[in-house]
Amino acid sequence: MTVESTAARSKPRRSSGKRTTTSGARKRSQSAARPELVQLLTPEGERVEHPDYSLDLTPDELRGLYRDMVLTRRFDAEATALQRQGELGLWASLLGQEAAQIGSGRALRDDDYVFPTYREHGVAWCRGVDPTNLLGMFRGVNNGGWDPNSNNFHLYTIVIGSQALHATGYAMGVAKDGADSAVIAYFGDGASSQGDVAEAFTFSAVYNAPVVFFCQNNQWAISEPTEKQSRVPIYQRAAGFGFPGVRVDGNDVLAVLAVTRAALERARAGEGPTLVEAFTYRMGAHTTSDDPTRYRKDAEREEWEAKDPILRLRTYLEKEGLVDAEWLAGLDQESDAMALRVREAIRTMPDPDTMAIFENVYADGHALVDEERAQFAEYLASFADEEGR
Ligand SMILES: Cc1ncc(C[n+]2csc(CCOP(=O)(O)OP(=O)(O)O)c2C)c(N)n1
Ligand SMILES: [Mg+2]
Repeated sequence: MTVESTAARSKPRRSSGKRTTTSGARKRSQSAARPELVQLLTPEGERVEHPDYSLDLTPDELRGLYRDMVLTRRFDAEATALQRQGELGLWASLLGQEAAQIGSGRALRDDDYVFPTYREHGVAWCRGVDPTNLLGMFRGVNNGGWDPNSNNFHLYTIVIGSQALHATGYAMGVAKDGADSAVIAYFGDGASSQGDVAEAFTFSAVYNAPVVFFCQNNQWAISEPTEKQSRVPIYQRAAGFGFPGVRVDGNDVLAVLAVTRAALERARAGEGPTLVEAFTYRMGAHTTSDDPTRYRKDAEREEWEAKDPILRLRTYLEKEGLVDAEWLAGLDQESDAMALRVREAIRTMPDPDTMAIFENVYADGHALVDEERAQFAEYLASFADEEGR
């Protein structure tokens, strides 16, 4: 069963001032190609079947997905609070996108490789990256915070869309090595308009690279709505490049898991790339520097809060008798303990050596970096002179 109406926006976000031929054509093309949304768990917590995607999880696995989402949300809330307290320079919240990230993250095998954006805290969690390591870059004390090869989870990427190319190149390498692992590239609806993403689509298709493009369509690219990114639903773009695209309910962790698994299996089987569009919603601000009340209505957020990814799984688990008050209380305790650990970790995070910024720019050094290092050292030394006077 495909259920479009429950998650897709049914009316345009804002009315346009004047009518043009272009907007008329756009309306027609969008309604002619009404997107289908894969869903296995409705916002009301009802388990539904889909002809192309099945999923059979044990009670432990279901509880595990719930635990992942709850802990990720708690970590994210803690990081937002730490930014407000001046402990972080910036934070990019994943609020609302937990199912998209945990569902896809749990579909991965250990030997698969992940290329994230800056918002993939839930995927990082699934990869076993210690949450406290995610904070360093946002505190400004390091340029990343973890070894990408320890967990096959690349560093966060701020340059929008560039990681789609990195993932494609990496996947082409995996294929040349004859390995059967897959690669996944995360990016947003806004990133889907970037040239890098189009190039990645072209290369991956032509070289049949084992890569999954996982687009979290959270409806906004800072203050730009998705209507400004594409005249067709994002997943349909894949067809023009010659590979399949599928839209999944990004707030349904079960559907995301099933769809991502299938896409990864396709990649492993040598069938090339897939574009997965996880239709979700950024419930918070773009980052802590953003004020979404300036460009979107409360009603829109409220509409999506009713589709909360965590609440719907909880409703299902409770209805099926898979969790009880004791288990939920244990999870609350675990959340509190994690929040405490995160707060302690940030307050004891060492400041870097001022000159360390020049390290590791190039593996073998570079004349320009040497020059800049010398200039900066001289600049710092000028303060010492002033103090000495
Ligand atoms: C190449 C590039 N252009 C612009 C920016 C500034 N920028 C940062 S986030 C962002 C919006 C990205 O939106 P989307 O891809 O939908 O991801 P989301 O933030 O919604 O997860 C932009 C334009 C950037 N970081 N890199
Ligand atoms: Mg977005």
